[in-house]
Amino acid sequence: FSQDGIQSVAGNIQIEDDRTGMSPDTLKRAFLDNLFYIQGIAQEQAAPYDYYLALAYTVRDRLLHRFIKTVETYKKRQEKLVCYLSAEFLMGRYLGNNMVNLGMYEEMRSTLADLGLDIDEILEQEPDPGLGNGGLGRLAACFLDSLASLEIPAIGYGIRYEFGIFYQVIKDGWQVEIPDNWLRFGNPWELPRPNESVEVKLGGFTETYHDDKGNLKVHWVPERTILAVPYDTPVPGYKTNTVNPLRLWKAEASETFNFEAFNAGQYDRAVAEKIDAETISKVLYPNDNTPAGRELRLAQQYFFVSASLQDLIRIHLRTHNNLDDFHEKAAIQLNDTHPAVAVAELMRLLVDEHGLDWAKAWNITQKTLAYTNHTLMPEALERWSVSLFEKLLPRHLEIIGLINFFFLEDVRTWFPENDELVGKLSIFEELVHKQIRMANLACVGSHAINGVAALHSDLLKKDTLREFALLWPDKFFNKTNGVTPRRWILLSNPKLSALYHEKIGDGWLKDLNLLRQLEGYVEDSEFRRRWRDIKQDNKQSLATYILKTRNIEVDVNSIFDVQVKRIHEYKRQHLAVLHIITLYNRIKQNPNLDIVPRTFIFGGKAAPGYFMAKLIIKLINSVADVVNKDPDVRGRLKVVFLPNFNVSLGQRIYPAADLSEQISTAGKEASGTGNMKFAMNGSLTIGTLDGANIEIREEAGFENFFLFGLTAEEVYALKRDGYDPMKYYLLNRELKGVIDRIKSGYFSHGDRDLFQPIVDSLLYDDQYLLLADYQAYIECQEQVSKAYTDQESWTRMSILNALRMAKFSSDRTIWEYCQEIWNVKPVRIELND
Ligand code: HBZ
Repeated sequence: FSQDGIQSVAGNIQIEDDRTGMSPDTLKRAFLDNLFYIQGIAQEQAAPYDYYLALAYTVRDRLLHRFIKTVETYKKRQEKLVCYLSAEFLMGRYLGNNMVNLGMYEEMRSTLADLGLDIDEILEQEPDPGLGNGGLGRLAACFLDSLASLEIPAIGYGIRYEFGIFYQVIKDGWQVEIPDNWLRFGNPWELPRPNESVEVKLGGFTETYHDDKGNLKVHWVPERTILAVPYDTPVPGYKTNTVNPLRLWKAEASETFNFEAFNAGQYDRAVAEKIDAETISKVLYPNDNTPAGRELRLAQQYFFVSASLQDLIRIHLRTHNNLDDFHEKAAIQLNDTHPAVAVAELMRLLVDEHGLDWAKAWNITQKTLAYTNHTLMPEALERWSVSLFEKLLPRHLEIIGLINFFFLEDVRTWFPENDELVGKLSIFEELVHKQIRMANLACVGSHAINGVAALHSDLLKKDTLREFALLWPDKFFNKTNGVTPRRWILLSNPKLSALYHEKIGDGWLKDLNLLRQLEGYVEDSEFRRRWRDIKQDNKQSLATYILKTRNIEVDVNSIFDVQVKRIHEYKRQHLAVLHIITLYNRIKQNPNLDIVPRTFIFGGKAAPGYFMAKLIIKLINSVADVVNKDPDVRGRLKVVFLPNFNVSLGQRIYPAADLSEQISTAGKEASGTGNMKFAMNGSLTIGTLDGANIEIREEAGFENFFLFGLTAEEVYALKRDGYDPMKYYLLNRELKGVIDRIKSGYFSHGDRDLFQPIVDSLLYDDQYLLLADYQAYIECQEQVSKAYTDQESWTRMSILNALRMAKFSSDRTIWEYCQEIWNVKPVRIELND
């Protein structure tokens, strides 16, 4: 058999290999074979999950020869490799995406239909791998798709959490968290590689010694050693032969250590150590934009960073005699500061374990590493206490001390007698207890630092990382985020994709700019009618889902006004609630009021320890209960909270939205990526000048975007001059009516205490300026309603939004990283050489 699995028999009869062939007959045979021989079940007895696994293995087989060939090619070609280090990869379901990228989705759909099976039902069987919190983890997943689609040699490194982000249920309006045991029924997509395990040390102390040349060296004597076992998930590119690995590490007890105790008769100790070791990769911390500050979290970070760097060095030394040109063969990207301990770990490996001198090691480290920042909020920046570091990573504390010493020595020569500057640049923060600022460590140890949207990168330089930008202006970059059109258009919105396909083929999936060719159709009324029909169909499917899961009937002719994202005060879900109550009050005052019907749809998880975020969920559900039931409203308003927002639910929601709510306080949302997914699916945005909204508005055209609110500069000035939310409350009758309605207990069965924390925070603090932006938001929403009544014009705006989103393909983002930060180029994978 050749690599593409076709055997030529007697000249021209060709037989396909059942593991690689793509013809309908082969696919059908392979699927039934897998059902029988892997699931061990007859078709009559098979459950939907059996079908899922049989199909998953059929698809996996077709990935594997590409995967093996890809890895082999990288080894042979020795080109520079991108290593994306991320504590989170929010991949979403694999099966549908893998079929799309392998170009076998439609064949498989009809093959299954021949067998009387519905592909959608089978796809629903797959648990959603939720190894991330939100934007940051999903960005990593989109990047892997783009890297493979652009044929870039790359590997994603992270943690194989046994429990991903919790499953959210709503009980009595409150969020309840259920553990996400996603591996319970096994995972057909991962390949364990136990023989490539590496050991990771923790705790203990350091000692010095002289090597055979008489040099003073440091030796780390750990308290314990943990085994990191890699599990590889193949990540295919869209219609390329490239299949890159996502390598996630599982923590296990290191056997040698274990057996010692066991042999000494301490069976219980051996077992306890095993449990202890496995705790490290047990669970994803469910915080977004607030550091956990827990010992186990630091252990997780170090665990995957050390394992990944050791792995890379081992790969390098398989084909090189030394590590002198390591930085020419690997570009390591730090996804936020979670893997920032890599700065110290790479130094430790190079100096302590591989005997390089400090200066050479530092040069390699800086040239290899680059850092992406995802937040401006000072309270969200990671800091670790020095005492915790000392306990867990004593050698790294020494190394960071040295890095800081040499760095500040330079700073003092460049800027003599500027203690204030030194204090701000220092990796250590000398407060009551000394802390390590991970962002400073990442900046010092990297050759490139980037923000994730133009405004964010700008504010990083002006504010959060100001001193570093003054020191090293050339290290700073902007890399506006993007999302993959394969998952977020083709897979999520098959009807829209079919329309594109009919008009221009499928080149747009590799070059989203091609959609611009369709702009002429905005003036074609038949095209607009089809566009509206597609949106309407998608709304109908979501309405059916809402009825099934929430038992709420919604009007598909109403505006689907959607806010889905993590719940956070800065994202201001409660500003949308103030709008809902405003409309409700208007109806109560005038029950015959003529308003454009709306369905408000919310989704998102709150960090389990974030009281205000959980109370906002309760408020949304409480308002929903009252509004949805009130006969005066007569169906003109509906409020729906969809539980457990995740990647799969996102795929249902974005295509069905009319209006995308992107209403964060200006200067707080680094980029946002949901905003891009909505717009690509033809939603219009109501938003502030924050994050990537600014660029989305520029691309879509100012006239096709509903803008409101203070700018980042105005926010800053208002706060500087003393912001008094009470003034807005007292001066705005309608706003006062809304807040008083909440205060009165109207939404809480007369309980005036329940929502008091929200009311108080708005009236006496309001750090996110909801009251300052309230009036502008309400007026902007009136514009939206008015615009929606002119369906022809709304459709034109919707079309132009969708067609003009090429900038927000993660292919564009990744290409920029490749050119400007990583200095890597594509490597074509040939299956037949
Ligand atoms: O990263 C998000 C930003 O809030 C969003 O604006 C941006 O678009 C996105 C991608 O760049 N940040 C996060 O999602 N952050 C986290 O999830 C997070 C998780 C653990 C932490 C801190 C932050 O300890």
